[in-house]
Amino acid sequence: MKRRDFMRAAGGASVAATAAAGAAQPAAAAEEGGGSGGGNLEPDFGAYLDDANLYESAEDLRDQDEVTISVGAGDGLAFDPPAIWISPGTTVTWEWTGEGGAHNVVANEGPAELNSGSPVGEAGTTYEFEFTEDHAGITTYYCNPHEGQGMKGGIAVGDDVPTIDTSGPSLKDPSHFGVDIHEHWVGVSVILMITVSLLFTFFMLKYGESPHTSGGN
Ligand SMILES: [Cu+2]
Repeated sequence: MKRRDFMRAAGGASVAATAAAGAAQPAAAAEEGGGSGGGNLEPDFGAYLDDANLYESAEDLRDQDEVTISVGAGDGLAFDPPAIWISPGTTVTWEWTGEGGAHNVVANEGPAELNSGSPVGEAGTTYEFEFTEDHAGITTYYCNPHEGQGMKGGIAVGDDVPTIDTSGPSLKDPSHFGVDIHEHWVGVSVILMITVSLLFTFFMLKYGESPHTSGGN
């Protein structure tokens, strides 16, 4: 293969690879920035629930008077639903499944002083708490024997609670705060890469041949 042909091939491959990368990256960025679009506000339970079992997002149950939470759900070491959003006046009943050993409900932080007493294991055990205006805000709680294994939950009461917008890529990914800037730089760098690659190819094809090469034109 003559040197010029090689350069043409190499340059072509480089452009093709760059173009492919350019096509792929904005698509990924658009996906990242997508979602419901209108904004999806959820109570901000803070970092305490980050490792709570079964927790992905809070269930909005603000139109219900009575809510039941399973104690010993999933693999037996979870509250289900682990995070709920209710209105003042709602009675929450924790109901033991009998799975996962002895559990209890103990407040971690917040206005509602939850305490079901000593851990128990029997299926059908219940613990009731009526959330009133006095408990407006966010209360997090745990199961004493299994807190370290992620048996935690959270209750948001009322409309006036701190919220986070979860319409971004992930509830637990702090990078979504900077997604606009990120997308911007992805676009700029892709255009730059394509431009540099094209210029490189052009100059290689035009001037890349050594003056000492005898076989050229
Ligand atoms: Cu437990």
